[in-house]
Amino acid sequence: MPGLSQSDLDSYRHQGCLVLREGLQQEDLLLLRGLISTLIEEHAQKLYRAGKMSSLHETESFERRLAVINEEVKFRSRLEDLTRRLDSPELFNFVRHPAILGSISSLLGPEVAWTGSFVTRPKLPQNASAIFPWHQDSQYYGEPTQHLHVVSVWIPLVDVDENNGCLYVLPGSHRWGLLEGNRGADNLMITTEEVDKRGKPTALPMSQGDILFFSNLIFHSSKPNTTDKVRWSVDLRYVAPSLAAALTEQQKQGYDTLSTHYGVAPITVRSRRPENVADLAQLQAFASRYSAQKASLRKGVDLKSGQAR
Ligand SMILES: O=C(O)CCC(=O)C(=O)O
Repeated sequence: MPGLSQSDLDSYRHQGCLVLREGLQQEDLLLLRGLISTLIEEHAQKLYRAGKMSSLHETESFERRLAVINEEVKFRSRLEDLTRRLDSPELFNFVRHPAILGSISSLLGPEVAWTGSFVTRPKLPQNASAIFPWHQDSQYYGEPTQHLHVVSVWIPLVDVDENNGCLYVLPGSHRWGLLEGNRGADNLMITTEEVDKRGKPTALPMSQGDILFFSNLIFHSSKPNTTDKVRWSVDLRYVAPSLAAALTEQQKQGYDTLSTHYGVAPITVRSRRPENVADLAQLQAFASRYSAQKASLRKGVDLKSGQAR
């Protein structure tokens, strides 16, 4: 499993994020696009059967189909958690992808756990609600998680730039500590301070195959998609398992808070001790626990509000 080079590691530590160029192969992207296409197909079939759409729009490209569907029937959700929707071995194999786990091990150490979150983010064209204000992911996870290192892995399934909604970061802001944020419209986090004045907003254009790794404390945001195609991306979150190291009291609280946020304790996907690593069946059982817990945790909350992380 290849890890990060020393200069990539230094860059991540310094900036709080890293774009790994060409970390994934075409076949990986085809797999993810295929899984998402299944969900788009289900969505289209449902609307069509309900008489809400004139056509299934099945000849549209991957980048266009949801945008075209959305022109007929507004798609309220800006995300789908694949873990909650699919039970496919391919999905779980992707969670253990060597390029991802190799890099994550360089950042977190040899013991790695997956939180269960595997989100798709269709940023629809000209859609004001697809804008993410500046935030730190720990503002969502809960204050005690600032003492943990949780790594987000963000993977574009189309080339992304300033026009279609690439991510922006404030490099180095992971060293500012956790700042105050409150939920605003659509339940999205809004940071009290105007942090873009303190840091230097930096766009992260990426090509298909690139992987972005970022820390739970780096400020990041995304702007509207001004093209006519959907900006598709997926993201996953990893952390060291709680047994990996003797945790301080603060880290223990952070770990408990993260587990409460996700409804399950993260599951080990890489370890020096092979017997600790979840196999496919255990990952599938974990995913169904995760789904059930998420469903009950979010009962009464608008699941379509875009808050999953
Ligand atoms: O995909 C986006 O536009 C925003 C993603 C984000 O904020 C996150 O993954 O934490």
